[in-house]
Amino acid sequence: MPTSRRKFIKISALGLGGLAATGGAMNLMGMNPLLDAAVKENVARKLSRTPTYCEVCFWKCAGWVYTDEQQNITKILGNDDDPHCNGRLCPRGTGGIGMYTDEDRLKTPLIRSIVNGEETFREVSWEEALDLIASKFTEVREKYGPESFALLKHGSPGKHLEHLFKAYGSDTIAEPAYAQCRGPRETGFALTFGSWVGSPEPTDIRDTECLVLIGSHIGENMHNTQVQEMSDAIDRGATIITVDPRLSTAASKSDHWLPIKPGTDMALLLAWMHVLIYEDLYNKDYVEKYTTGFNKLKEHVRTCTPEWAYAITTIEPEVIRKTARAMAAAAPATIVHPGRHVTWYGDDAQRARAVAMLNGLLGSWGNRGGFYFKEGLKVPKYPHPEYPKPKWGWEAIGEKYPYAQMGITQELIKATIESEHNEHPIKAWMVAGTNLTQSLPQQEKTIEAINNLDFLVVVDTMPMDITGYADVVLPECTYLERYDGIRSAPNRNPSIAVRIPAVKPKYQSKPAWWISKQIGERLGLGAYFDYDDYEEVIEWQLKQLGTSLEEMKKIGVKNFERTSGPLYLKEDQDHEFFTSSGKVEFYSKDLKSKGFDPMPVYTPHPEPPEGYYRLNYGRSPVHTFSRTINNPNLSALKDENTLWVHPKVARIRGLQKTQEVWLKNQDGVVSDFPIKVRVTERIRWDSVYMYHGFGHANKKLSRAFGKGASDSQLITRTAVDPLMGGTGLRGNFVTILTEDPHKNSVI
Ligand SMILES: Nc1nc2c(c(=O)[nH]1)N[C@H]1C(S)=C(S)[C@@H](COP(=O)(O)OP(=O)(O)OC[C@H]3O[C@@H](n4cnc5c(=O)[nH]c(N)nc54)[C@H](O)[C@@H]3O)O[C@H]1N2
Ligand SMILES: Nc1nc2c(c(=O)[nH]1)N[C@H]1C(S)=C(S)[C@@H](COP(=O)(O)OP(=O)(O)OC[C@H]3O[C@@H](n4cnc5c(=O)[nH]c(N)nc54)[C@H](O)[C@@H]3O)O[C@H]1N2
Ligand code: SF4
Ligand SMILES: [Mo]
Repeated sequence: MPTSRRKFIKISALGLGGLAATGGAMNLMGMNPLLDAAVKENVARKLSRTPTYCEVCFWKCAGWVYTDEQQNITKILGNDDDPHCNGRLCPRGTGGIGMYTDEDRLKTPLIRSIVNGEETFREVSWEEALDLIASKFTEVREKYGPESFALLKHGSPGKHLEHLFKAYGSDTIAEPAYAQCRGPRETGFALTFGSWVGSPEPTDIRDTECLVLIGSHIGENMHNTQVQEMSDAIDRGATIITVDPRLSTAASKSDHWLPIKPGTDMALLLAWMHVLIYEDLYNKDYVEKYTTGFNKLKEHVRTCTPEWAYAITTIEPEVIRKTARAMAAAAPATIVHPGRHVTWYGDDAQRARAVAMLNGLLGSWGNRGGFYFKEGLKVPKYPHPEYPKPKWGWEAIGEKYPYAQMGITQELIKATIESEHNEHPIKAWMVAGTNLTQSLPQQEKTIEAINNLDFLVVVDTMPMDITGYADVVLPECTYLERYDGIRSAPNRNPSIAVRIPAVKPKYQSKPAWWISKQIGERLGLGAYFDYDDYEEVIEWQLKQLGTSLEEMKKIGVKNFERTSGPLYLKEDQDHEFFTSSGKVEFYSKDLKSKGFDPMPVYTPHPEPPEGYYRLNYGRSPVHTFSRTINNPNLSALKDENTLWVHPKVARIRGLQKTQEVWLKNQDGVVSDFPIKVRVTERIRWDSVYMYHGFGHANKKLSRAFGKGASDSQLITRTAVDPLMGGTGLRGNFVTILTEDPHKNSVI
């Protein structure tokens, strides 16, 4: 193991130690001495603890919320028994307290009103807000049918509101976590292995000997146990190969960094398959036993030599060969990681399929150190009457995309804009837990759709950008102040976790389950909400699962034995994959029959025009999207983003480090706010890079307003995936302005 990699981890741990001193990041990557100190301190201060699972991102780590005798939350620590976190939260999870303490939170329901001739929000009672919302639900049902009321959602509140919408008769539902996130990879893997990857990913990083990351920036993408397992894998000496146009944290810890020309990964994947097949390095037993279409694949990649790929990707042929051999040497304990945010260039489901096929050649699906067979526990549904059957919904709206398995946000937007002459007209939205104007590309389209609505209600905890467009705003209490559904996510072993309120809701905020019930009852749907408190629902479900609320309050997480069989394939085991052929499909007859390429093909993507750079973006390790930028604890760790610029570009453009610049994209859209330059060799000269989530335009966010630039604002062009409707976001180009373009205007 080269000592320099070992050192790198130490440096990064030190960096985080520094953060811990400021009170934010406590215990990432093995900083357990701090934990011990914390526990001792708790005993001394007579803290009590309540179980929760984190809502700062969707890894859903289970933790303990500590409160003192005055009902102040003092800290949140990971639950030792939780397979999602192994007792350690990431800096964002620890900083989750800031979601509760943020004084900018939404405090009362608000209704858009005209006061003195000006539109403004009026603080109203829950009664008034809920009555108005219920009357709009009724109006839409009578005028257009319930299907015309759409739900756009993300996270826990969405689950409760989904129940309301289905009871009301609408499944016109979508979320940005599908068509702007992992949708394409689920299609690509389902077509190849017959199974979604799902969340958490069943990547056996713990036991891997070779981890290949295509873009996927684990370490900045802080999905907890993946980071922990990857850190251990590095310590164990596993080979890490990272393909990224930027020297990401992961790339800097890798044995091989392949600084690929953006948008050309497909060529590399095909060339890797070429080397594995033509150097006879693929896993012959696995291929013979479990796969179909190998000969067709062999012919398909015959001309995809490393020399061919070099001209496209700028990765040297020898590097392509060497890395393919390293993957083969470790196989089947090799993971070519499926990635997560994979909506890049429009051919994303096919790229995900190429990743899946590479794993198929290596035999890693179903083998130790590759992908394990996950198992989850089904939480029984609390009894309620059957849902009515909608006449149309997300499926009909997205029917152009035969492989869409969830609602496509952009298609719902289209159906809203074209509602006048559309057989699926959308007239009203409820938006819950998603900041649509920052999470969807083509802001202008989102706003056009909103302007076309009869009614928009937003359920949020914070006065985020999207709330500014609402007719009614409902303040939800934070995850620390409420019950939510039981967390049951598939893992090596099934487990469940509960979220119990640690403190009373602040201000007049209320949980989404209560909001759903209140609206439902006003619509005569009380039978769907046959409980006074959500506690009753959980209690009933826990009983079915052989435990109780009382027990779960004490333990927070319960682990169960597997019942579906072993984690991995046994030697010589027959196994039927859930594809049409029952095999891992290198060649897809299904794709062919629907008019698509049966095997992935390289197609070039648009290049930046003269004087423009490709807009690249990713995650800040201490923030989640736009939701945490105003969080007092996390904004103290990072309060603005910077623009990564290669020194050559800085020289040509005369840019100095920390200089403020504005960005203009290929369609003439200019960033509202300036962003400071960071000159670094870690980015290719043809691209610039920034963290997503910054550049908030709502003045009510006292810490986030005007800090940094928003990538979303500059993503006006999308490349749509023809298989499942995902919107590729990485085909946008920017030029750098050094003069304030807004000098003479007021924002
Ligand atoms: N430009 C660009 N767009 C992207 C991405 C990108 O990297 N760049 N990433 C994409 C990906 S991978 C994803 S998954 C999506 C994520 O998309 P979103 O989930 O929409 O992202 P956030 O910006 O975090 O918006 C969350 C909203 O929920 C609110 N919220 C937080 N907690 C609660 C709660 O408990 N209750 C309620 N009611 N509201 C709450 C927050 O205040 C915020 O307004 O974005 C996608 N869009
Ligand atoms: N801290 C933190 N962690 C998070 C989140 C968060 O908000 N904050 N969000 C979570 C969510 S919902 C998601 S979906 C994941 C997303 O995290 P990932 O799935 O890891 O996201 P990617 O888009 O693959 O990763 C971005 C990387 O892709 C590189 N890249 C850009 N263009 C190309 C290209 O053409 N080829 C290649 N090979 N690489 C390229 C960028 O330089 C960057 O390093 O993160 C999760 N984890
Ligand atoms: S990874 Fe971090 S932010 Fe995400 S759920 Fe876990 S602790 Fe919370
Ligand atoms: Mo995502």
